[in-house]
Amino acid sequence: MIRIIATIFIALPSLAAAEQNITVEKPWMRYLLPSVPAAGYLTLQNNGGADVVLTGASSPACGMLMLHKSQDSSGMAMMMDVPSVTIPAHGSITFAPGGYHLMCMQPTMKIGEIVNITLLFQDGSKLPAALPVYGPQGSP
Ligand SMILES: [Cu+2]
Repeated sequence: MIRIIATIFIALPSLAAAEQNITVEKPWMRYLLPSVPAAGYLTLQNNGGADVVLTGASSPACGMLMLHKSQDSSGMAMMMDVPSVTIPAHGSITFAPGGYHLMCMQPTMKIGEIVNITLLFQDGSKLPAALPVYGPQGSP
C-alpha cells in the first residue's frame, strides 16, 4: 500500500498541473448584506490541450464558497449545487449573473475591498484569484 502511494506521488509532477493552464479574467464579487450570500463571478480560460475540472473553491471571506448554477425553470429562478465545472481544452467557462456563480455563504467583506479566493481542481492543484467587491449593480 505504501509503495502504491509513493508511485502515485512520484508520477504527479510529470503531469501539467491544471492551474498552470488556467487564467482568470474579469473577476468580481457581488455583495449585498452580511446576512445575504454574496456571489463571485469570473471567466476561466483554459489555455491547455486537456479539459480542466474545477471541483470547488474556498475563501477566508466566506463561511463556505460553493459552486452554484442559476436556472430559470418555468418562470421560477432556481439555484443548484454543482459538484464540478469542466473548462474545455482551449476553451473557457464564464461565471456570470443568471448562470454559474461562486456562492459565498456568510460573507465578511465590504464594497471596494478585494476578496481572495482559492480555486480547487480535480488534479489537486489550486489557483488563487482576487475578486474586487462591488454592490448589487455590479462593476462601476
Ligand atoms: Cu447560488
